[in-house]
Amino acid sequence: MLTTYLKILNDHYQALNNEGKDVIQGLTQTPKSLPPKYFYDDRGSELFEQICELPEYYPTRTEAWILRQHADEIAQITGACELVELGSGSSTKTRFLLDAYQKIPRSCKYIPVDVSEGILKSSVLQLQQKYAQLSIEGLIGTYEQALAKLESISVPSRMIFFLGSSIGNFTAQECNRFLRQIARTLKTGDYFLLGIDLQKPKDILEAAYNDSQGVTAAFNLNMLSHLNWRFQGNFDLNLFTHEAIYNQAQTQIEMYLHCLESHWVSLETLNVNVFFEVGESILTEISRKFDLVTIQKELELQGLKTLKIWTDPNQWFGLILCQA
Ligand code: AVJ
Repeated sequence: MLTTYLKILNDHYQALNNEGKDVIQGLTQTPKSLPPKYFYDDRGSELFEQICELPEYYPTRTEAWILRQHADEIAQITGACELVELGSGSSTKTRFLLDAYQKIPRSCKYIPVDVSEGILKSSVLQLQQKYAQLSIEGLIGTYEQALAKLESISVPSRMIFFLGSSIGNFTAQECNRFLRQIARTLKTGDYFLLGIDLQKPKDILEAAYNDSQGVTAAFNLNMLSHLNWRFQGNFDLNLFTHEAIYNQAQTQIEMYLHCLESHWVSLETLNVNVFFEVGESILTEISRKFDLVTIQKELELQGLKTLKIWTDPNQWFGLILCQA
């Protein structure tokens, strides 16, 4: 059927939108931090695909297992609708859902949203082969940009889904703001399907983010390469090292790049020079681990009522279907 792409983020728009302001802000504050969305240039998206295959990284396969068990039920409950996926990446797990929606009478439209143009285009191409009757419209841009765009387009029925526990990248405050925007993009009766990683022992969590093959380390360091090409930077990847720790009090994984030697870094197109002290760290990601009761309350607060919750036998991962 139909395949179209909309690149929300064009160069002109980027200039107007102060692209990179968040980078300047993160690097000039103490302690330093960077937004996790900068992981996902094409190389970063590839590395993330490799992470999903790691023996230590349980979330992807656990969520895929839950989706496989319940995709038909989800499609039954919602019926035909516009399927919007935020952070679709390779859309691998999504296939369980698309398989299920293919079995129901009316045809659906799939709208994958991703910041990484390379992975979005290659995955849409592959999906097109397998799901010939599905209409696909890829959106290249951030969640916020895509939701703002979709808010202005009214459809009979819509389900937004956000898998892989990517919601864990948000602080509690950012999470509420994000859920508010989700609720705004849905009409009464529409659906939101959310995948969340659940709290579990520290050793399992830390192993998942410090894998023995060093793929997560490469993924973390790749953010600096991304900033180098995007903003004409001169980060030396040899001067930083990866670490992930589980902060029990905050129930979140924290990923850091620790600086090994004092030095200056410049990002030319952003017009900034940043000094790094030996031993200083950049927080590149938080990955919050949830409990089902709390997240349900947060959803409810934004008018998203839980219809159904599924998990795996270990209760390591949860999938929540909500209705607006
Ligand atoms: C894509 C944000 C869900 O937090 O587990 C994986 C990213 N970082 N390994 C996660 C990630 C390091 C992942 N999310």
